[in-house]
Amino acid sequence: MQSRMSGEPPSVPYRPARVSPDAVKQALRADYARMQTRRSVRSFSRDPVPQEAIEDAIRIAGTAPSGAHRQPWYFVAISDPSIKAQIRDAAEKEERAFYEGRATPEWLEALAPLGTDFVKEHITDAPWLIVVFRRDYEELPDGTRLKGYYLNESVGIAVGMLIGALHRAGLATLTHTPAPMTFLREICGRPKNEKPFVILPVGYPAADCTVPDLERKPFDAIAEIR
Ligand code: IYR
Repeated sequence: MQSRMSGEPPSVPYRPARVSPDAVKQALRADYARMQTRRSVRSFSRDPVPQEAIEDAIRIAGTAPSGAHRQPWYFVAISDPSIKAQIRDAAEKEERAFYEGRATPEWLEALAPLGTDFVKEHITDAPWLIVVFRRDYEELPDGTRLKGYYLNESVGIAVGMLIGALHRAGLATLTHTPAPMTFLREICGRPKNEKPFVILPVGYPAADCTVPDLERKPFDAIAEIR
């Protein structure tokens, strides 16, 4: 343990291996090439994915930075076909209401290039569903409430890291947010301080998988260097 000055919070040395600027450049060039192949996949193979792989991906997500280090996330990984079927059923009910009424014409127009509809085969085809919850506060055994900060930002970063890790490992995901998603809390048996944030179907793309013919904005449209 480090000695500490009175009043200072405890700290420990941080000395990660030093990487040369050239190696940094190379690593990010290679990682960009890899990440550029990531696509949201809506057509999954039923081929299995080992549970250990899913657990490690979740561990990676759990390394995300969070407001006041409250780690306001909880992941429920589901491979049980009957739970997946329940989730698909409930999601399709909400999605049908969305596509057949709740969505504004402008929204439907924005979705048209994606070719989505209320049928959500990916929920039962993908070998895993990772349901991510945002934990708004934590209750300590003595009843004290620890509230989280920057909840959406923190959970969003963790989900981004999860998607990236799964992609780098060779797996596809879909970022799926049926609205409202309250049914997920009930099906997953989670407490009321947790709000469903996203469902990620995870697996291999189906052999005949296609994705919309989309382009990413060029660098100059998303960034500038000063
Ligand atoms: N949640 C619906 C609709 C949908 C909304 C957006 I914004 C998308 O980028 C894609 C779909 C669905 O999953 O079909």
